[in-house]
Amino acid sequence: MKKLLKGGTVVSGEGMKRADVLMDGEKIARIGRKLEADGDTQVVDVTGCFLFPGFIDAHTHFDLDVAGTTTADDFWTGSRAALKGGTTTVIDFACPNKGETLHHGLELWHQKADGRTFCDYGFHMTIDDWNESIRSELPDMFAQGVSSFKMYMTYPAMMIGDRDMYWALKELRRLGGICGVHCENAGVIDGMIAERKNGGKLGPSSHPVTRPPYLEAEAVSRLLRIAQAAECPIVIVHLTNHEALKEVEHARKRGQIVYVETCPQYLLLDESVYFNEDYSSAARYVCAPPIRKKAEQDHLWKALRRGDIQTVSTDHCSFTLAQKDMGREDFTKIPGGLPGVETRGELIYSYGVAKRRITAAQMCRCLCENPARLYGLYPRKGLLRRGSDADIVVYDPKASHVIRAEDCVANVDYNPYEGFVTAGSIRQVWLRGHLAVENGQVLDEAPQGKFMARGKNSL
Ligand code: DUC
Ligand code: ZN
Repeated sequence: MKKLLKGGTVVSGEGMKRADVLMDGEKIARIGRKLEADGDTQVVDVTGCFLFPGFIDAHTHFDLDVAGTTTADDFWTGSRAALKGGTTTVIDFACPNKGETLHHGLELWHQKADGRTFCDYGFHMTIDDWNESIRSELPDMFAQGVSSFKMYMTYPAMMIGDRDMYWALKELRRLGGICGVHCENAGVIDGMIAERKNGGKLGPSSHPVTRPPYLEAEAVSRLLRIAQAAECPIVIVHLTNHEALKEVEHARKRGQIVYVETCPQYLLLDESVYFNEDYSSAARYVCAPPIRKKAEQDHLWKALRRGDIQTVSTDHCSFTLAQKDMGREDFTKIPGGLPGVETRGELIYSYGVAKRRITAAQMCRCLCENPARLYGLYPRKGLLRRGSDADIVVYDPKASHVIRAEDCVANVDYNPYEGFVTAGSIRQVWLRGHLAVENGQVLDEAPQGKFMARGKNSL
């Protein structure tokens, strides 16, 4: 049976227009004013609602081993939470250990995700080593639908030095791949951590002190020079501050192609969360890079508005409070990461669009169209158009609710945005033509997500 969403306003990267949307099977069949239903069509009244393309979260870590533990959310729970929050596609980071092949990493991530994922999904591939064997595996990654990669400038288990990063980027440029990079200066951070520990300052407040914004900016600057040498476009993931943005501006002025991602935690929270006297209240916010001073929020919102930041993803990497307790005696043992997939859409609408920091079209670009283009999913995903997948978020701007961990389905016992009031609510989520979520309830009892073999960047 076809479905006709009637009376809504369709949002795209260009703007908004009143239009009905007809879904036929998994695809959008027509979009237009006053579409008529035939006998075989279910009509759904969405009067007064905005219809966004299903959100894409290009930065999740489900079922990942970190710091001697495993993320609280696996593909089952994490993707259910994503779907509830309007995210119909996630791109997670496949992460082979140093010494393992990329093929092993890809197979492992398929084992974790296939048949266990409620929304559609793809993988980026982490490159944490560089040698002839890894180089020779790259073409097959593209053949298997993995067209984007990740490198780390920090974390000993995953980081890759400047020379290897340069060579890897040269090869990716040749193959037409895109790479996201975690930018923080590992060496100086290490030194600062040792100093803090020697001084007996072992609590969570040492986390932001030892990972200052200028050491992120330094790594961004170095990465951009390496990318310049390799003549390779580059993605900076989870950028947090204005000094790092300045480095991006310089690189763009000299002609480099640089894409930037930020995350809700950097737009909406500030570093005061780390200075709570209560260990658990502070430790729950530990993530890297850390949450910054309040003034940075405004820099990031303005950069989104100008189009200098292209995507907002979550870096969803969740741990329970019991897991966060691992660092009671030593802040470096707190597993880093926050939950976010379930709340990103409503938060960006409420604190971005409703507060007039960005427009609905800009939100659509950052959550839908740009990630779809950048990561080779466009035009199947990222826009509502005849022939695209019928992934639709029906957003009711008049509703409102308070974010509470107890209402969330992610496998975590806290929410970083506890008590935040939303402007509007997700009323429905359609995944490839079927109603998957309604009024906060995930209707799919079994996972329906499909692996998305992705093409090349078209942003
Ligand atoms: N940062 C985190 O806080 N967790 C996972 C990976 C990352 O980059
Ligand atoms: Zn991450």
